[in-house]
Amino acid sequence: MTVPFQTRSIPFHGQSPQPLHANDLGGQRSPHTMSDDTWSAEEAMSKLADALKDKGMSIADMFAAFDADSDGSINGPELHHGIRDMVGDILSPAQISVIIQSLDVDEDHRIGLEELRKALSEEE
Ligand SMILES: [Ca+2]
Ligand SMILES: [Ca+2]
Repeated sequence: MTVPFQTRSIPFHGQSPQPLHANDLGGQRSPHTMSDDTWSAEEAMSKLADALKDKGMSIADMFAAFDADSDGSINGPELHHGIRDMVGDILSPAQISVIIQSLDVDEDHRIGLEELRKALSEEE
């Protein structure tokens, strides 16, 4: 059966001025644009949560990846390297210590698995 009115010449409604990829990156722009002025621990954690989803890793996977010496906790240097590897951001020691302070429930100045889990789960 033939359709008299062929609709194939309908213009695209979704003519988006920018490619979808540009929109996808809206949340995490360029990796190196973080300045101390606009930086927040929450932002860093939400980037980590995004990276976790992107890579399909569990929080335990990420914890193990961060915990270079496998002592069951993430200290400052481990967090610094982990964030650099996961999201590409180079954070200053001051920024690292802000993150640790904001996650560190038991105040041992390190991030335990439960502390990381809690911090990242609250992103949802
Ligand atoms: Ca460690
Ligand atoms: Ca702790």
